[in-house]
Amino acid sequence: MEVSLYSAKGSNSSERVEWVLNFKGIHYDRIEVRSDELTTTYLDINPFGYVPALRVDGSVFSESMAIIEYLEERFPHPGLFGDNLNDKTHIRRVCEYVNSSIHSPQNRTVLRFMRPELDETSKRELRGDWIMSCLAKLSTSICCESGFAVGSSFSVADIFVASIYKKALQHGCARNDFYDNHLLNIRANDHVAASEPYA
Ligand SMILES: N[C@@H](CCC(=O)N[C@@H](CS)C(=O)NCC(=O)O)C(=O)O
Repeated sequence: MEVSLYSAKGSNSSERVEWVLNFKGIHYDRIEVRSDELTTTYLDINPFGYVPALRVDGSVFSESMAIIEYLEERFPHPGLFGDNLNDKTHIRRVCEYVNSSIHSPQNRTVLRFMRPELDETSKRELRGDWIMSCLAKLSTSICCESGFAVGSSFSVADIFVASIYKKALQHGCARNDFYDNHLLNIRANDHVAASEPYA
C-alpha cells in the first residue's frame, strides 16, 4: 500500500490528518505543496485548492474530516472515535465545530476574499481572536469526564481541539489555562505525544 499526504507547512487541517496517520502507525510520504501550486498544478489533485489531500494506491481523497473517517474505517485500530455511539456523536460534534465554525471563517482564502482591506497583522489578530472566542464557548462542554475532550480516551476530537489551539498561539494569542491543561493531559500519554506533528 502506498500512501502520500499532500500537505503544506503551517496547515492546520493537514496537521490533523498527519496526527491520525502517525497515531495509527500508517507509513506515508509527505508531499509539500507550495502556495503557488495550490492555485495551479495542485488543482488536478484537489479542485478546491486546499491541503490536505491523501493518495492511497491511486485513489485521491480530500477534506480532512472525510480523510480521517476513511482512515478510521480502513485502519480501525487504534480507534479514534470512541467506543460507543454517544461518544462517537460527541466527538463528531467537536470536530465539526472546529472544522466548520472555527477554522473555515478564519481561513486565509476566506479572509482574502471577504476582508481584502485588512493588512497581514490585522488578519492575524482577527484570526486569533476568532479562534479563542469560539474555544471559550467550546470549553464548557468538553473535558467533562477526564482530561480528554470526550469520554475517557484520546480521540480525534482531541486532535482537532489541540491543533486549532496551537494555531491561535501561532497567531499571537495569549496562552489559555484550560487549553494548556488539555495539551498537558493528552501529551501525558506517550503514544499521543510521539504521534503529535510539530509538537
Ligand atoms: N475543510 C478543509 C479545509 C482545508 C484548508 O482550509 N486548508 C488550508 C490550510 S489549513 C489551505 O489549503 N489553504 C490554502 C490557502 O489558504 O491558500 C479541510 O478540512 O480539509
